[in-house]
Amino acid sequence: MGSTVIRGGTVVTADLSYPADVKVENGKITEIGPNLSGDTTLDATGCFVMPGGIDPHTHLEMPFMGTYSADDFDSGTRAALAGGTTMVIDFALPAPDQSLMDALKVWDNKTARAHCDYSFHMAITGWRREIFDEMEQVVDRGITSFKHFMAYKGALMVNDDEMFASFRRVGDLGGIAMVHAENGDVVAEMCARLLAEGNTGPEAHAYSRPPQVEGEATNRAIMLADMAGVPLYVVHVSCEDSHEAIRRARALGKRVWGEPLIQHLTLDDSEYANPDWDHAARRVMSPPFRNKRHQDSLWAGLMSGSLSAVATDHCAFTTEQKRFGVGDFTRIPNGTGGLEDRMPMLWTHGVATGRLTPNEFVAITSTNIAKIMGMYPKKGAVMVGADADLVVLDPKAGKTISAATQQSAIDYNVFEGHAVTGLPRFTLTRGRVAVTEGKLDAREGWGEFVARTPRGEVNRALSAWKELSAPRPIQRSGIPATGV
Ligand code: DUC
Ligand code: ZN
Ligand code: ZN
Ligand code: ZN
Repeated sequence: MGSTVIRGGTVVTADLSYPADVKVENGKITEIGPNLSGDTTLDATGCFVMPGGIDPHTHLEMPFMGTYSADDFDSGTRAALAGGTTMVIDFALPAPDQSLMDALKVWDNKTARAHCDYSFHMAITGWRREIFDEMEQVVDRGITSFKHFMAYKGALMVNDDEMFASFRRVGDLGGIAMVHAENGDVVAEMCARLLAEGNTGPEAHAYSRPPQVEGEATNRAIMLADMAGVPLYVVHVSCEDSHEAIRRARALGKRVWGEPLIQHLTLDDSEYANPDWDHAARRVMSPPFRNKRHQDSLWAGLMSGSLSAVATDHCAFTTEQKRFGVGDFTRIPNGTGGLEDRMPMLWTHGVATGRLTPNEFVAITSTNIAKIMGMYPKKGAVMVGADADLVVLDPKAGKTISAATQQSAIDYNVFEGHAVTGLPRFTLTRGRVAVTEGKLDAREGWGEFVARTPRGEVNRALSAWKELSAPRPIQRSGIPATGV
């Protein structure tokens, strides 16, 4: 591959905007400055040259609720690139009794067709000696974030004793703990009650998991992480109750990050009142969409910095799959798509409305994520030496989102009919031009696994800092935590 120069644009990073050309060779950024030349030129006049988006939360080809999510690493990463996202972090999910390393093999095998780079988080869905031991191997493979489901009782959920033991282990390994924060016991109880009372439709899904369910679990996870001394990343923060807990923890000096989804920022709970069963069921996800008060809270969090990243939780199911839940809302596969739409939807509703600056947009779609997840500045940076994962975003280019033109394999789009601006004129994945003016030229198998490094941070409240300030060495062996 010869050299490529992105010419005439404005480079936008998480902290700076300035006019410059960007030169790319062998997949890396090699020069940034005025009047560069190369073998190929991409015209970025009127555009912003930004780090490609990183979606830290996807579920591609995931076995879930009796089926598999419909987008795999082929259609999912095509959708990513089409929308200006150049990397995804997916969740490796061990089956019951499966070892973590075996689960990783399964996930490795799913990625053969990936069109852009990817990494994994590891889900901890049970607790036993083998898992404790294997977590070190997982970290050594460059997977430094461990997800815990506080919901999905009887399937993925871990109890507090298991979660606390795992948190301690993650902390000792220098990794970060992640949580899906919903009180699974309460959700199970509310689902049973709603069904018994004859509430079987998709609108009951939202009633089964009100904001308090999420707020309680977020508070609990933060306190457990604090006691375990592990940094905590809270996925899909959908409401003020959860955001408030994160805000407070951060003000106390705790390393806690919150991730709202583009869906929760832009779609509200009135979707479930739609009389069309399919319409409502297609929007069933956990946590569910909330009302405007909660949406305002999420936007405020992004504007003030108390929330750190915007993701999708891309977990797409076809209408046919959603219909597994006709007559019983608890059987509707939970999940929505968004990989192709996250960047333009956030640009449109965030930057074009004046809520966010372009620099803040870069921070929450890419740079903050690369930093938190231990892969900065290889990813998330427009910097000499960084991977040439870039989006040349045209703020004037617009379209109307439609399932008819999307890359996703499903038959609808929850953002159908939304007008968006801020589309990629070009998307580059490690220097390869994968999108030109809306035309996708992705290459199967181009995507590579990105190994991440442990950050080694401790999580200590400021009040406890003095006594506990000695940096903890990463412990690679020792007595298993309680609960093994
Ligand atoms: N929520 C969803 O809606 N789908 C996948 C998993 C999750 O937590
Ligand atoms: Zn979740
Ligand atoms: Zn998820
Ligand atoms: Zn819109």
